[in-house]
Amino acid sequence: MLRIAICLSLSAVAHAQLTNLGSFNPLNNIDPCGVGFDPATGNLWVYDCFGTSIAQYTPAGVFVSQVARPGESADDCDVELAPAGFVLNSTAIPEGTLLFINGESGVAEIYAIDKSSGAVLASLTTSFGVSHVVGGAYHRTRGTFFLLQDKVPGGSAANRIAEVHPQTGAVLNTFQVSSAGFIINYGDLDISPSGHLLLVSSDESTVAEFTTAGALVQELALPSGVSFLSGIALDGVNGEGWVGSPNGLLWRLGGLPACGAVAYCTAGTTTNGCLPSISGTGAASASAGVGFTLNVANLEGDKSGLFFYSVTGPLATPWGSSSSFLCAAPPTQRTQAQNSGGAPNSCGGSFSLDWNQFIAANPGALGAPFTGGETVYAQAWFRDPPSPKTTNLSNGLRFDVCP
Ligand SMILES: [Ca+2]
Ligand SMILES: [Ca+2]
Ligand SMILES: [Ca+2]
Repeated sequence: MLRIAICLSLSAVAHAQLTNLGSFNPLNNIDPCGVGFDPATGNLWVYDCFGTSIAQYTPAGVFVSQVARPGESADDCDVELAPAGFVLNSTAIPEGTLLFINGESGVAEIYAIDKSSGAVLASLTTSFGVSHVVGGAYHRTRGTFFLLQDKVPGGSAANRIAEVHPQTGAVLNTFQVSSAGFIINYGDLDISPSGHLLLVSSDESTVAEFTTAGALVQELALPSGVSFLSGIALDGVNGEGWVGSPNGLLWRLGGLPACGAVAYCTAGTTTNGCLPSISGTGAASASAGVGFTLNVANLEGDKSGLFFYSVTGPLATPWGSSSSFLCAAPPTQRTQAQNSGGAPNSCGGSFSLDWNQFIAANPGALGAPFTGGETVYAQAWFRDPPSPKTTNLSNGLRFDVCP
C-alpha cells in the first residue's frame, strides 16, 4: 500500500493537475449551455439553455448586459469571442466580436454579433451538423472553425469534430473523439495556446486534449465538485479558464494545458543518415528567466550549429537541393553557436538551449520584449560539410510564450 501511495504522489507531480480557483452561480438562475470569455473586458458571455438572450457577467458573477440570441432557441449551441479578426462568410469580423454557434436543428450556423447593439454582423451556414453541434471555437493559427457534435445522432455523426472553412462553411477535416473513448453529451471545445483542442462533456469527468488531427494528447481529471460540463473558455495563455454546467454553475480552473510546444515541418536527413528531432521541455515564459529548454537529438556528432527562431510564422521552403526545409519564416534570430558533441560520423550529437534564459539575457533579441501570448517558431541549423548545402536543418518547434 505504501509503495502504491508513493507512485501516485510522484505521478501527480509529473502531470499537470486541474485546480478549482472559484465558482459563481449566474444571476437570474440561468443554466449555461455555452460560455465565452472576453479578453477585452475580462467578462463572460453566457447562454442560458433555450434562452432568448446571451448575457454578459463580470468574473464575480454580476450581470452587465445582454443581446438577443440569433437563430432558434437551442440547447445544442455555443458562445465564443473571436480570438482574432477573420472573414465570416464574406464579412470581415474584428477580434473580440461575439460569436454564437447554433447547432440546434440541421446543420450548424455561426453568427457574429455586435456586443453593444446586438446586431448580427454576419452569419455562415456550415456544412456540418445533424441538429447536435454543441460546441465550437475559431482556431487563430489555422484560420478555421472547429465544431463538436454530441452522441445523440449515433453512428458516424456522433461524437464527431469537424474543421470548417469560415468563408464557405465546407468541412475540411473530421474525426470522431469516441474512438479515443471520449463521449459528448452536453459539451464544448476551446483552443489551447499551443493550438490543441480542449474538450469537455457532461458525460466525462476529465478535460481531454486532442491535436487538430484527432490524436488524444492527454486527459486531465476535473477537480472534486466540478462536473456535468457544457462549456469551456480559456481566459489567457497561462492555463486558466472557465467551465460551465447546465446545472447552473460556472467554475474557474487552473492547470489547463498552456504554452505547450509542438513539433512541425520536416527534418533533413544528414550525410550519415541522422534524422534530427527538436523538442521543448518546460514552458516558454516572458518573465521566468529560466525553464524552457530547446533540445535537438539525433544530430551528426561533433558538428557546430545553433538554434534560431522566428516570430513571423512557419515555413516549409526547401534548403537548396538538400532534404532539409527552412521551417521558420524570416526574419529569424540566431542564438549562440554550440558543438553537438558525440562521435564524428555518428548520430550521437545534440544541442540544448534554455530559450527563457536566452531572451532574458538578450533584451534586443527578435520579438523582445515578450509579454506572453506570442507564438515562436524555432529550428536548429548545423554543419554537415558533404551535404549539398554543407549544412542541414532539424524539423521545427512551435511554442506559445506564457506571461
Ligand atoms: Ca437540442
Ligand atoms: Ca441549423
Ligand atoms: Ca467553445
